[in-house]
Amino acid sequence: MSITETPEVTPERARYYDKIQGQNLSPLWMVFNRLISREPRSDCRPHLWSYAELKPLLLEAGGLITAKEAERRVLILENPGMPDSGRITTSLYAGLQLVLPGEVAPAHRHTQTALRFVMDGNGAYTAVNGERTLMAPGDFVITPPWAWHDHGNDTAEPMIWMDGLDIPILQFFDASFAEPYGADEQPVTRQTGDSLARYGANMLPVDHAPDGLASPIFNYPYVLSREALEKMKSQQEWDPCHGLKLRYVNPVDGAAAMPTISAFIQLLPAGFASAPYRSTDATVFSPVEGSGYSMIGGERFDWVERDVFVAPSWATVTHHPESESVLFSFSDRTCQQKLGIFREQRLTDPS
Ligand code: 1HN
Repeated sequence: MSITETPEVTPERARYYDKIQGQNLSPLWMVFNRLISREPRSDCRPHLWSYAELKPLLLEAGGLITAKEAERRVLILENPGMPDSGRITTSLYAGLQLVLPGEVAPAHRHTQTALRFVMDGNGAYTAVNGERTLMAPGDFVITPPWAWHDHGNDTAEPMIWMDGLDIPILQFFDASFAEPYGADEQPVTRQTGDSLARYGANMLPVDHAPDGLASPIFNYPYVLSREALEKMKSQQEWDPCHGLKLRYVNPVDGAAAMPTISAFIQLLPAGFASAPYRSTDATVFSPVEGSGYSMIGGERFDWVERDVFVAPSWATVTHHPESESVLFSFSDRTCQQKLGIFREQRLTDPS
C-alpha cells in the first residue's frame, strides 16, 4: 500500500474485490490515500454569510413560527461543501437565533456544549443553572454540557445571536442525550452577575471544586474583553498573523472556556495586513467592529460587522482590515489539542 499511488485494478483483482464486497470487506490498498491523506482534505469550503441578508430572513421566520413552537428559532449556517449536514465546519455547528420581545425559548438540556455570540439587540437574557445573564452585543456566553438553559426577551427589540455547538462531534461519538425541563423557564436561584463575581475577578472561592470541564463563568462581557484589547493596543505589540488575539479561558485551569470549543477575540489595526497562517482547526469568524476583507485559500471575502465567515482546516488565511476591527472566532482547537493532533503554521516561518 502507498501514500501516493493507488494500485492498478487488473481483471483478476477486480473479480476479487467484487467477491469480498458481498462479505462486508474492503481492500485497504484501494482507499488508503482517502483514509490517510498527506494533508487535511476537507469537504468544508470557505464561505461568508452577510448579516444584511440574514437579518431580514430571520425576522421573516419570526412571523412564521414562535420561539416556543420551534424550541429554538434558528437559521443554521450550513457549509456549502456539506449541504444538509447541519455543519458549518466538519466538527462544528453554527446558526443565528432570534428571540422576539415577550418570547421564551423553553428550558432544556443536552450533552452538546453551546456558545452564544451576541449580535443584535440588548438586554434579553439567557439562564444557565439558575442564573440569568443579560446579553449585550459582543458578549460571549456559554452553556456547558448537560446544563439547563432557557432564553427570554423582556425588551422591546428583537434579539439575535450566533449559536456555536459541538453537535457534529457528539454525532461522531453517538453520545447525544437531551431532555426538556418540563416548564418554559427554570427557577431563578442566583442573582444576575453572581458567577462573574465569584469566578471572573481573578479569584476563585477558596474551596472551589469544579463541576465538569466547562468554565464556571458563563458570560464574558464585551465591555471587559474590549477594554483589555484597548489597553493592549497602546503597547504596539502586534503579532504578524493575529494582531492582538486573546483566548477565552476557564479561570479554574486556564483551559478553553468549553471542553470542545475554543473561542477568541482579536483586534486588528486599520490597514493591517496579517501574515499568512494556517491551522488544523477550521474556524468561524464574526467581525464585531470594523470592515475589511480576508483571503481564505486564495478566495477573497469582504466583511462588515456581524457577518459570519468560515475558514476550513489548513486553508491559508490573511486578514486585511480597512478600519480598526475586532474579530470574534471559534473552533475545535481545544479538542484537537487534548488529542495531540493540533497543527499550525506561520507561512512566513522557514519550515
Ligand atoms: C440549542 O439548545 C440552542 O439553547 C440553540 O439556544 C441551538 C441547536 C441544536 C440543538 C440545540 C439554544 C441549538 C440547540
